[in-house]
Amino acid sequence: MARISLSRFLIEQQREGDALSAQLRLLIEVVARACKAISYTINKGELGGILGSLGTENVQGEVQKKLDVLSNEILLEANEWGGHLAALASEEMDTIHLIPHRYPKGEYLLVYDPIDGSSNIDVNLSVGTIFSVLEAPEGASTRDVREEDFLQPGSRQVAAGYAVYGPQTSLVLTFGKGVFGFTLDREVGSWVLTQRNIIIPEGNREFAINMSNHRHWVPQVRQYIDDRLAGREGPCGQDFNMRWTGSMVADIHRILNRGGIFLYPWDARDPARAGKLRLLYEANPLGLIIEQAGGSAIDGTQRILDIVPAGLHDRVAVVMGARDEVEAFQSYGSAENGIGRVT
Ligand code: AHM
Ligand code: MG
Repeated sequence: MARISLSRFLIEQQREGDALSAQLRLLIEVVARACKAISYTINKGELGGILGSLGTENVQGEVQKKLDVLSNEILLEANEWGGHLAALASEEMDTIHLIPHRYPKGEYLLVYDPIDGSSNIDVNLSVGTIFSVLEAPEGASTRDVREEDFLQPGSRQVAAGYAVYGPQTSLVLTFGKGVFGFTLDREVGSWVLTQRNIIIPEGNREFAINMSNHRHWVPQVRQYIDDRLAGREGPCGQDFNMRWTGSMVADIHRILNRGGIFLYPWDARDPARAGKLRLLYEANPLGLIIEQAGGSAIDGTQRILDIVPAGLHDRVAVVMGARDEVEAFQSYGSAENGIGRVT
């Protein structure tokens, strides 16, 4: 079978209908190329001087790793000059970044988490890049984009994707019509289509949650997990397996391919916080991919993609994965206890 490169795949998608505009195609190619550069950088590890922290904090008070900042710059520089973006925003930048006036402006807004699972970098475990594409509002080419322009519900994303830097480097994309997977061929330096129309398998009894937060969860979450831990002897009548990589993108990639559920619920460690994960550049893009692959993504009570963000770095509780297991979670009742709050 002929190998289909990402470029060929995108051109064919563009020809096939209105799924992909020329600017969106360029955007995806540019982001994918930047992910390739990030992958090569990660591979060098200690030899490239990329491990460790910078000693600075991002807007969320998290210590920035060298690779967080480096990857943010790789994506920023790659995307500034092509004429496909009106502005961009990232986990690692306090405010939005406008396209400098010396470059043409485009129709799209890009939001990304340059390195997801940062705590895995220094110990040689999987990390990833997550991105989401929104349309810039009308008139954005003649005025500067504002932060409010980014505050669109996830259902308005025109594309989303992620790269996982693991034993292989994978890229997963959706334009709202199915989910497609690519593998990086390092010798050729090219992304090759390896999965078409990914559908999450149901019936996999596997959950991903940070169990060390058990005592901080609301009763609904605790009961759902306790019933699964009870296995064959408990109310589920089946044994469950657990996986937690510390990198959401890696956990979601497993679930996409093998089924199961991912949870990062609200917890009482910081009651004012809806959850740990961020709505615009983590939950929304991965939520769109999960839904496009036949799964569901909720904040405990409502669909994540329906939430209207109030700020660029809003956090949200996350329950996503195979439809059967998310429905099983919902059968424990919806919470009046703050599991679905956005802060
Ligand atoms: P990051 O973007 O700063 O790396 O944080 C997000 C990550 C997710 O990838 C992962 O699921 C979660 O944080 C792990 O959190 P914890 O260390 O609390 O288990
Ligand atoms: Mg992240």
